[in-house]
Amino acid sequence: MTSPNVQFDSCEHQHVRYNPLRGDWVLVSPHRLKRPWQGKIEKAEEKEIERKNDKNPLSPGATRGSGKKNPNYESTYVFENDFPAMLPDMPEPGPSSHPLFRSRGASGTCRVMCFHPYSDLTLPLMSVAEIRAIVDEWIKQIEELGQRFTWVQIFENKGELMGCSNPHPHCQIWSSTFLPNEPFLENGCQKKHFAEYGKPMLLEYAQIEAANKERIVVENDDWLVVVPYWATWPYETLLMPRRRHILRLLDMSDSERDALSHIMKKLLIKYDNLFECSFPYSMGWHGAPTGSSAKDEDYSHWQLHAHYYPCLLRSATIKKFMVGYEMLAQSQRDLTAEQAADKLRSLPDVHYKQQREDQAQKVM
Ligand code: H2U
Ligand code: ZN
Repeated sequence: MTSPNVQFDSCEHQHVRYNPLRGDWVLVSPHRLKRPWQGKIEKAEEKEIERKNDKNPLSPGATRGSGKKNPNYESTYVFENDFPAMLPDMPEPGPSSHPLFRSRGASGTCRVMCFHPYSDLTLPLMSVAEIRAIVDEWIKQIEELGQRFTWVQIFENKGELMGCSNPHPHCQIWSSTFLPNEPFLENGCQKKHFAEYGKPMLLEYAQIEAANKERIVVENDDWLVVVPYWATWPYETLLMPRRRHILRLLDMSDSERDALSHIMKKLLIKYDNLFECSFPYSMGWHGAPTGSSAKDEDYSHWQLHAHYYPCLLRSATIKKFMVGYEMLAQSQRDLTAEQAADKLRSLPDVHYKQQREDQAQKVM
């Protein structure tokens, strides 16, 4: 039922928002922010992580679970995952005997990429040059794996709350001969948009957000980070090129790679400053599919972008669970995307650890 006499206010009234990348909807219930909070609000205990620890299998010089030894690497280091979810050259299952029992072959390869030799250094605490080395390695990996595989998924799963098993800064790269579900959905939605409007969806979206400003978290000449209009996670963000149509990571210019390194650092400092903790999230890159399909198919409806999906809700220890209604019906959020963007945007650009150090220096 609707109340025709009340003016709609997106910060007050529940509504559903459309996610054009996935073609689904999220329920936004901002009035719930007014309910009293009964739970605790705690600071997270910051664990001391040893900078150099050759017992950590991701460290330079360490021996991994497989018995293989890492070299004494000084920048990034990539190795084949010792416990991969996908292996190359797997046999094809036979034909399905019934449409309800279908399967297909799934070949792939999984790699681990260490970001830095130090185990205690997270991305926001690295220099821009160190982040640029990571961006360059991502491009190298996409270039190589994209020759063979339809989809190369670069993703970083950070923090114990996200189920990350190792604090050493790293990401994973899973490549497959098939297009996984999320990029499959995004491919279809972007293709439809391009056919209808003649523009890549996310380029159009970035340009509208850049002019509107309401959902911007950080920006520079080449990149824009917004809490997307359709965000599901409380502080979810979308990182996109703002000017150019860029299909894949390897299509970035040199200056765009630099600008990307800068904006990642800026975003991640804000994330850490939000609850003064090393902010847990899953992030990953999406760009036009690769492999042999890229030679025959026109993928100009794609636009490169990264998703950041952080799990925290209201403090360093209180996370949002996607359970109950979300599992059985539809995603739901309380804080609006605009409120989350405003909160993140207003945070300092200096990392809280740096601020503490600066403060200590002043006292001395
Ligand atoms: P997490 O991002 O989930 O923490 O994963 C680290 C990956 O590193 C994980 O996929 C791999 C695990 O299989 N790994 C190795 O390949 N060798 C090791 O000796 C330890 C961890
Ligand atoms: Zn995407």
